[in-house]
Amino acid sequence: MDASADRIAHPWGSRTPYSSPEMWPVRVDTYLENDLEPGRVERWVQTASILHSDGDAMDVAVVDGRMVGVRGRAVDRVNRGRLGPKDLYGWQANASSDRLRRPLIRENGHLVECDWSTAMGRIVARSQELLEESGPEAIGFYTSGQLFLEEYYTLAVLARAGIGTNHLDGNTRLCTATAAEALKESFGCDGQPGSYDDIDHADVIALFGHNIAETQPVQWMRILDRLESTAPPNLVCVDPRPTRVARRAAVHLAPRIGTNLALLNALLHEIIRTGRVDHDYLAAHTVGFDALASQVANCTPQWAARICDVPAARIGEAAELLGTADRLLSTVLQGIYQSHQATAAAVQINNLHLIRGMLGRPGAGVLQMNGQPSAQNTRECGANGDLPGFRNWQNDSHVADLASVWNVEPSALSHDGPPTHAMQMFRYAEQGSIRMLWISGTNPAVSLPELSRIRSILTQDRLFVIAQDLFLTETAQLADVVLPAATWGEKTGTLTNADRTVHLSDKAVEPPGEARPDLDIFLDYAARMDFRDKDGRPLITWHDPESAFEAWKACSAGRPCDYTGLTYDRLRGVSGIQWPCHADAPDGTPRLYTDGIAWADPQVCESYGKDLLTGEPDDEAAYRALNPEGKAVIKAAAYTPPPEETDETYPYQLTTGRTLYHFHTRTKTARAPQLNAAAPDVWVEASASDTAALGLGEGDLVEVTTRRGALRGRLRVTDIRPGLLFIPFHYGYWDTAGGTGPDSDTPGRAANETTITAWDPASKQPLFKTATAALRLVQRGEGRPAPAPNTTASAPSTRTMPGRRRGR
Ligand SMILES: Nc1nc2c(c(=O)[nH]1)N[C@H]1C(S)=C(S)[C@@H](COP(=O)(O)OP(=O)(O)OC[C@H]3O[C@@H](n4cnc5c(=O)[nH]c(N)nc54)[C@H](O)[C@@H]3O)O[C@H]1N2
Ligand SMILES: Nc1nc2c(c(=O)[nH]1)N[C@H]1C(S)=C(S)[C@@H](COP(=O)(O)OP(=O)(O)OC[C@H]3O[C@@H](n4cnc5c(=O)[nH]c(N)nc54)[C@H](O)[C@@H]3O)O[C@H]1N2
Ligand SMILES: [Mo]
Repeated sequence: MDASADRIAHPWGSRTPYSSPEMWPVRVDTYLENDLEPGRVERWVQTASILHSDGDAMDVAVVDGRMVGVRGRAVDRVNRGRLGPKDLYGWQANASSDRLRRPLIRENGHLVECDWSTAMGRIVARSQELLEESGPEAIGFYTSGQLFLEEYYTLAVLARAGIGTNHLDGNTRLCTATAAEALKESFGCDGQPGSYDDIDHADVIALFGHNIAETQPVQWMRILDRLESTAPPNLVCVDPRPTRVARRAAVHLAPRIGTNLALLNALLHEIIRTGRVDHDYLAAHTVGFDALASQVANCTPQWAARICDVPAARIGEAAELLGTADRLLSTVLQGIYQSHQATAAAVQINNLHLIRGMLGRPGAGVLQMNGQPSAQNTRECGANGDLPGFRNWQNDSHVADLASVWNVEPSALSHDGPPTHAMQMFRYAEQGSIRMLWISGTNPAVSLPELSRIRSILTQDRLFVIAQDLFLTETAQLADVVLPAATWGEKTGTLTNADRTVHLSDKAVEPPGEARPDLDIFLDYAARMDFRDKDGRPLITWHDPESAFEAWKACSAGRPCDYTGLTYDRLRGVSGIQWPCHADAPDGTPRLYTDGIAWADPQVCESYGKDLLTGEPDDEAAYRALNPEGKAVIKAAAYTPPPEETDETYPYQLTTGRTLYHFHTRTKTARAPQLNAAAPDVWVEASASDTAALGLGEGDLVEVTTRRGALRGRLRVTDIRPGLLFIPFHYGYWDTAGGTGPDSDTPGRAANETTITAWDPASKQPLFKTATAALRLVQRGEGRPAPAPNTTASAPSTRTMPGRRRGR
């Protein structure tokens, strides 16, 4: 048991140092409410964390049919018993008194309770009307990265083959669309090359726009344990904020936001210039190196230093570490994916590994990270704007194969163009061609960019909105029908983490009131709509989580994400198996590409690739010409300046992101008292030099304004790079007087009031991390500090500025 009990004050707990090739030692973290004795627990029910993509395995403690705590699973290779603060405390939200217990429908402008049959009846009636009036393209589904595999798969079948619409996407578009796209561009197919076990063996770990200390705290514990050992790895950190990762890094690069590609091109330039290229690997496994070499030929550190505002010498030091590592592990997340030139930059990190031959062996790997617990499943199952099983929508034989799995005609599957991405679905709703939008497990009224626009779309009379959630969120309050969902701990299903590890999450307790698992809701809808296959039999033949999993296995067979070797029984026995898992790899697959590139063949690949700067998809002929033998594709891209540059009116850069203690729109973490108290309200981070110049100090109420909108929060003076502001995006309105949003006179507090409606051309992931803004004082803080944690990247500045206001 971990000795440090207060895991708010000590988020990463105590250290258990180890060195390669030792196994990471076990440390079992437990939290039981009211200091309950573990002996009093009646049942421990197997599951994995639902509040990030780490996949930390845990057991839920149950007494009298109630959840009373959690304990990490020592046997699991992902966390070896450890849990982060959100895992330890977040489950308490399940028992909140304000959980939705009955369906709601809108009557005369107000949401009123009703029974399931009335709510579902209304949805079915509207669906049928729209199918008759306008056809399937009038209906869109916007789902999550937080449901279970079985639920996404069922939704994908009913939307694509039942309704026949191309409008199905997940909030994974906001989250890991760039991870998927970067993998498709480089390797022809989605699928994480590396494994978390690579942390045990790497001698250099490079984190690109990834605040792992706060967002995958258990893997940070693993890195910390290696840093405390006798043979510590060197860390390279690329992040404009002083994260915990930055503070422990051998080299920290803090670029101007939006300039990642320039920095990466300079790193590649240096590695090529110094001859640290694995030419044997290149010849055997890649195409495209010459184009990369000429693209980066002039991208010297001095050139990048001017664009990124990072010392050229520092870029040289980073290149030296990356270029001389024997076992290089890189991780990539939102500082790349949600920033300018997202896919182009993420692809350069794949290129770094390809030119150095750093793939497919212990310690040498790329983790194009995920964020949400089951984002990987959203992608695999085709609920994210791809076809299930990583099938290629441009390849007729893939479409025919999928149609045969579902026993429908290929023509029944809409595949004339790329599947609609989330931002485009909201655009269609705005323009009136999508008339029904079914939102499950996501809260777009807080999490999408430019919220005033999103609110106006969701409140249109002509749009019929369904919200399926645990709570009456900002989004649910604007819906026409609200469906109460059961969640993690109250339903059974599987979820796959960022390193392809599949976990089973068993039901521990009953859901509140009449709340139902998302799977049951989708199955009920399919039955009421009476969807049929081409022989007139029911399209959907499964009836519970396990039968849905078996159906998915058949769809995954022979594809890269092959699950055929897994069963619920096996997942209950051991803990944590990585796909592909099939007859030839019965224990799963720790690393992809151990023996060359497997899925890039033109007949097999998920995608023929896109132009990284325009997003225009290539066709089969172009791909065959470029990559006839199915090798990895090295794709180069030129740096372009971000869409907004600072000027007199908007002199600051603005970025947004997370804090350790909260999850997204806080529907769960604000209902866990320890987590809520750790970060109770929004704040604005700015540097000591900028605030000194403005005469501002800690705790002052400030207003941040962009071309889209404004918000107010307390100022936190930190060691963030000068010229940059940071705002956590967790704070919406459900727990304020406003309810769904700010009133017209007073600015709100949600970061997305200020963000731009723009996205990466290739991945279509919104640009949450590149904007310009103005900052002004609203009211002095009177000595009250900002409501920001001191344990994290938001820790107060360690610098004292001469011009700083007195008395602080
Ligand atoms: N505590 C917590 N953990 C979470 C979540 C959560 O809400 N809370 N959510 C989960 C999910 S869904 C996700 S997607 C992940 C996200 O995990 P992360 O990507 O680690 O989190 P973010 O805070 O969004 O962004 C990471 C870093 O990007 C930096 N950054 C901003 N702009 C730029 C830029 O232009 N270039 C570079 N190089 N860096 C930049 C920020 O300073 C920030 O420290 O976290 C997962 N885990
Ligand atoms: N400015 C800015 N905006 C961002 C980001 C950023 O860094 N900056 N990050 C983006 C990213 S990476 C992400 S992932 C998104 C997250 O954005 P959202 O998905 O909107 O955020 P959540 O609060 O996780 O919303 C999930 C909803 O699902 C509900 N829910 C939980 N479990 C279940 C379940 O089992 N069934 C059902 N039906 N509902 C359930 C929750 O109560 C909650 O309302 O935000 C994006 N928006
Ligand atoms: Mo995410």
